[in-house]
Amino acid sequence: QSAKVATNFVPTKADYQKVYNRIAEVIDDAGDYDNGSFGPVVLRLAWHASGTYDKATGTGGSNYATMRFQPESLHGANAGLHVAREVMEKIKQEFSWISYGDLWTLAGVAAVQEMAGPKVPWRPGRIDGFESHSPPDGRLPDASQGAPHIRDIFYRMGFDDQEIVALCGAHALGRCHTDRSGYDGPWTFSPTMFTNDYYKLLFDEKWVWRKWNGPKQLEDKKTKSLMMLPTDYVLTQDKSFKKYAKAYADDVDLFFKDFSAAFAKLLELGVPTQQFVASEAWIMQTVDEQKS
Ligand code: CCH
Repeated sequence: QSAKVATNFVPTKADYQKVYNRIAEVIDDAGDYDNGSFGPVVLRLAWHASGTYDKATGTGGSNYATMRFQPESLHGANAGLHVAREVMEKIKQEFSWISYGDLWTLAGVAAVQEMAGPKVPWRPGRIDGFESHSPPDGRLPDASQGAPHIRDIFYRMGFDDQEIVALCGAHALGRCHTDRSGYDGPWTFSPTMFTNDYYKLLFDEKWVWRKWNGPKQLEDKKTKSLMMLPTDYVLTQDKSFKKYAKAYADDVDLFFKDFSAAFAKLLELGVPTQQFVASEAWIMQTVDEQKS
């Protein structure tokens, strides 16, 4: 009879840094895919894995990485995220000891930091759950809607107006794909660089409804190469949202500070505090910092 091999491996911060470094490598090794980076789509995976949280019932969130299962993996909002999950699977094969929830959220942190964004405090402790932990469909925002919907969705997670506006600044990164959401195009001219350009462009450009057969979206009148979703544009129309969006357009440091805090909070939604390994979140080093 073969005894079960005792594995009392307790990973340290240095072990998680190794995973971080491998994530950074894999994100960059994207060939012809979207500006040569998996960073934006991996960041979106971390957000959609966390943003299903419901404060009232304590369900959803990043704890159990339920997007591995159907039907959540097939929810309309998650279209295209199989790309990010497949990229992550490679890393999971190399570091089998890490939970999917920790891996996906750490990848969100690595994506932000490696694309020149702010440091985001993070700590491990999520555990792999079961299909029975899956949240219902409809918990993530619908881009065609207005301010009341955005508030319904994000207040349910426990965020306020300032945090909502800060989080949406992630749209400085990446793009919309017609074969995923139906929308088309990038928000900024530098979709692999974390900047406050999203807010600057919202106020500095003239935005007009694009004339096309796809879903209702805006384009910049000048170059017609950038886009805004109806929910993005709302940040300039709603009085309370606008105040914060303007502040972030004017002050990149303020945006970085507020994004970091709100994103760190997002990534911990649904994880019972006692599960966390460390009492305070860690700051992982960027690849560049480790070189010097
Ligand atoms: Fe987002 N997002 N997002 N988003 N998002 C899309 C793409 C990205 C909404 C809708 C969409 C956040 C908030 C919102 C990213 C990060 C965040 C797309 C295109 C839609 C639609 C998907 C496609 O076609 O591939 C709506 C609505 C809201 C809020 O109301 C928040 C919060 C975050 C992160 C903190 C990133 C990154 C992308 C780019 C993905 C890629 O593949 O390039």
